[in-house]
Amino acid sequence: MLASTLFFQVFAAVLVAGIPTSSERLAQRVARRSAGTHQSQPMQVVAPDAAVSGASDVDYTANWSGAVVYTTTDAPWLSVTGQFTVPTPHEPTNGTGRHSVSAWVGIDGSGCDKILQTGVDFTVNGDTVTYTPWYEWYPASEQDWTGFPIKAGDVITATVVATSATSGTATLINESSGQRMSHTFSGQPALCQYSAEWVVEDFTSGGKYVPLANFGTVTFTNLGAETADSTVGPAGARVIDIRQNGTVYTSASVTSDSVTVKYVGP
Ligand SMILES: *[C@@H]1O[C@H](CO)[C@@H](O)[C@H](O)[C@H]1NC(C)=O
Ligand SMILES: *[C@@H]1O[C@H](CO)[C@@H](O)[C@H](O)[C@H]1NC(C)=O
Ligand SMILES: *[C@@H]1O[C@H](CO)[C@@H](O)[C@H](O)[C@H]1NC(C)=O
Ligand SMILES: *[C@@H]1O[C@H](CO)[C@H](O)[C@H](O)[C@@H]1NC(C)=O
Repeated sequence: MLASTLFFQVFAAVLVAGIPTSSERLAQRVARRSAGTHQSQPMQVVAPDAAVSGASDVDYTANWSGAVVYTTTDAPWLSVTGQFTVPTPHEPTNGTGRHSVSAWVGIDGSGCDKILQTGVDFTVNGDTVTYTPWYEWYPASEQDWTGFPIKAGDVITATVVATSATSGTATLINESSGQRMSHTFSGQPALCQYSAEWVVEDFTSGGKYVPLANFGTVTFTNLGAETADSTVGPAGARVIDIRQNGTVYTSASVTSDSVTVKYVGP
């Protein structure tokens, strides 16, 4: 699978060192957050922790849970799609106030410090639940879609297409109404088209992870990642869970045609 030496080296470097966090980037995030937006981030692998018991066939990251599939330079990912039902987020049992989480599909962000992605943020704060649909070509900031009201139970299809390494589209479709939001990117920093993923993310604000909402369960179905020659599902994917300071917050699993992420935190 890791046929490309270049990609293997990048992948290994990420495993060992993580992706560096620049204080400038974090400062930008604070500004964005205060402006009501956020930025999804690359996957941050965390080192094995012998004190943590969990599934032996998953990797832990600080911020992503879900499934990641990898390809090679000769067969770059061209698109990834997935459908999920919007959950109702809850505050965790040991915390009150604003808690958030994001569900999205994307290309890159694991082994490549760019991401083409689209998804929905879920935020709970007391009795108030808000949903924010967005698209992003990391490292540029996230952009929110307006005029696409979301409520719990909506079935959303998220799709990104890389029409080249530097251009593509991000699309969200409301399967209940058929409403469709789409954004076309061009002239972006080049993707590697190396990883494709279905993710539930704890994003950061002000240099800290946002308090993670209890999102119940997010299941991606009707999914696929395409190269020019084939479409694959998550069978054989790298399965990842969020672990922060020794606490495991998610339990991700895959079948041949679905990715399920359950909240298992406090
Ligand atoms: C909730 O529990 C988690 C895991 O034990 C812990 O890391 C976190 O600090 C707790 N939050 C509060 C507000 O106590
Ligand atoms: C999806 O469509 C349903 C039915 O028309 C509507 O109630 C819901 O608000 C829509 N959601 C979005 C995201 O447009
Ligand atoms: C882990 O705990 C330290 C000390 O409380 C805190 O500064 C840090 O943000 C925590 N990391 C995560 C990922 O929650
Ligand atoms: C996920 O992983 C790391 C950050 O710690 C990357 O640099 C991204 O910033 C992302 N998470 C964070 C910490 O923001």
